[in-house]
Amino acid sequence: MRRFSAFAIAREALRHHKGWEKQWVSPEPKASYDVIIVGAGGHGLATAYYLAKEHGITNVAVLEKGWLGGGNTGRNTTIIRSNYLYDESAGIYNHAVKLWEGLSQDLNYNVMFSQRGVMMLAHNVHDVQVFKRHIHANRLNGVDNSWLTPEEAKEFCPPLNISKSARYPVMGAALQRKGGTARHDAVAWGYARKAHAMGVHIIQNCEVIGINRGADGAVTGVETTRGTIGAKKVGVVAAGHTSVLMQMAGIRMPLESFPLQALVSEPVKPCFPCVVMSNTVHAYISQSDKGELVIGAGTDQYTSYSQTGGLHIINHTLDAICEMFPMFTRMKMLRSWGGIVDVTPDRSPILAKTPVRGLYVNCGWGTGGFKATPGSGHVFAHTIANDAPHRINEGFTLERFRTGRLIDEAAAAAVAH
Ligand code: FAD
Ligand code: PYC
Repeated sequence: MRRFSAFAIAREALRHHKGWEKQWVSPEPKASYDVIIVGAGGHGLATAYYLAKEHGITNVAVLEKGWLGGGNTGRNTTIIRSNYLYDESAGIYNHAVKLWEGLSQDLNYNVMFSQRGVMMLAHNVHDVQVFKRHIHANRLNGVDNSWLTPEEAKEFCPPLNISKSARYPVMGAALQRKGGTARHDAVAWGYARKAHAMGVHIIQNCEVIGINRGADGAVTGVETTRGTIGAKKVGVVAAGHTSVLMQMAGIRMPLESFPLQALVSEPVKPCFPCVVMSNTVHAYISQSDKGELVIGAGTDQYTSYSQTGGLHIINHTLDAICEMFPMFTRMKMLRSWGGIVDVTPDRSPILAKTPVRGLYVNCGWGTGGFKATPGSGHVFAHTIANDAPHRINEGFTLERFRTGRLIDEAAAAAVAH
């Protein structure tokens, strides 16, 4: 009897949730909008939300070829931090951390932001030097980051093996206490619900297959699998598929797309208190609120649109995890998946106007864009509304790949990319 009523409660909750979802996803597109956003991932939905909230632009549609949050937003391992090296990066990722801190209240939706600390392990002298350089640079930029000895690292994360005879001995760690995780799909749903409440249309199963331009070259709208839709401005926020979309407007992008994988274990009681990342062994781990260990691997070494990556990559990751955290050796893995990330030559994003009037692009977040979601949406909305960048995204131009003024954050995501 008890089991049945628990089931009935869950079924009612689901029914309520489904009906409620239908209220904020608009089924039919209008003939035209002021702004069209292509891609209903976290960044696209956040852009639409801030266009409405900060700039009063509500005649907006977000077009999504699949379902909202079904791209990298719903596939990522949710690590949030801002311990990047360069000023431009510290600026945008720390802007995002500040917005994360108030996001659940802002959206009136619990995105489960949890500042449990992100610890990056150093396994050799090079790691030690690089992380210490990051710590100094971060502090100058007002980003919290501190150095831990192996013993202090173990105290912060008791399951960590700091034996000197380990295959990847721990020589210390950089800890950002304000880093942590959030619930990825809640972020997409929270932005979608609030944007919809302000008048934004969110149209799923609507793939953009062409970008239309007038005689003067400016954008006039898009061709979609549901017909032509007019727009004064179009923002492309399509992660791994940006090159394909921008090609429709005749723009060649400095991007390559790679599969990136993650996996989760069976759920267990709370046993892992923080996030641990290891650049050298391409493995990172945290525990979700459901109890699963969330484990991420490096990217494949070849470009591809396959949404599964090479099995040898996750096997290598699991070897490393078991060596660093021997208590997980007998854990069962539940499922693995991949997403397509788009990577720029300097591993920093592009958030900018394009040479086509009325066309804007937000891409190149590679393996690390989830953490930026609120900051990215906020400054991209500013860029579209004002036809000029916000001071925070001024450096993230397309032109930098011609002028050479790069923001070289290679290895910043602490995974292979
Ligand atoms: P997406 O969520 O991918 O949204 C883009 C949307 O565009 C998709 O829904 C797609 O269907 C849609 N689209 C594409 N083409 C079209 C079209 N022609 N018409 C209409 N719609 C279209 N980042 C972190 O910060 N921390 C992490 O721990 C982390 N872990 C990761 C782990 C994995 C396995 C992966 C794959 C990524 C990870 N990332 C992480 C990166 C992060 O997920 C992405 O940078 C971020 O989610 C990008 O968000 P987005 O909104 O730009 O893209
Ligand atoms: O950018 O922190 C990160 C990250 C972790 C896993 C993938 N990306």
